[in-house]
Amino acid sequence: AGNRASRTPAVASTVIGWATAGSAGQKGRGVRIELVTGDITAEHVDAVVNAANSSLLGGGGVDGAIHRKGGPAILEECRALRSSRYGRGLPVGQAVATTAGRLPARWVIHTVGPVFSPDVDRAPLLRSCYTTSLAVAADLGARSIAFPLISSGVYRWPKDDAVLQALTALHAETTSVDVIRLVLFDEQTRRIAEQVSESFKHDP
Ligand code: AR6
Repeated sequence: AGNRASRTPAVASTVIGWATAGSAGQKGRGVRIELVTGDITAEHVDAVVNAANSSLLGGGGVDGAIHRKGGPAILEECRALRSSRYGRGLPVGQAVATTAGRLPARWVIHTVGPVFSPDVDRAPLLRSCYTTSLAVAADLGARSIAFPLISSGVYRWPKDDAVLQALTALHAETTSVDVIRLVLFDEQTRRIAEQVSESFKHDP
């Protein structure tokens, strides 16, 4: 219902920059990366990324919010994926798409972030969540995608480093997606993200 094309009103976005350099063989057209504040379930984008767990059967945080607002169609497809492709669960760092149900998006892309560990460097797995989700989105033909700050809640990843890993991963990619939003849930996280993103800003 309502105007599906409209932007989430309370959200002011910061454009960080354009991720792709447009070297030989590429289109020479960049990806716009934006920081926004708010609830990711309100994002009007083609693909919304879910910070899921390997079970794909739901949980708290972003996962709980997406299933609550998106309705049972999402869980139904997740169950089907468990009995077909992912009998042992979706591995950490990978991503898979389902319907977005009643969300104002076309797809939910479920990815499983690593639990933070002070002893083991799991940052490559965290970056993989962003790159594989983006690849899944591009394969679907999505032009816009919204990411939550994966692993920074229940999985305890420090927020500043979670932002650093997200932006590092996204800036390294070449993709057919036009707009990437990193959705920060609260003002404090937004401030952290604004600080970390300073080092990524450059002239387009
Ligand atoms: N919109 C945007 N961001 C949100 C929202 C929302 N509606 N809700 C929370 N956040 P988390 P994880 C922020 O815990 O750390 C679940 O139980 C939150 O403040 O959702 O990857 C899954 O089933 C935090 O900054 O995901 C897994 O078991 C960020 O989103 C486990 O949690 C991620 O927090 C995954 O933990």
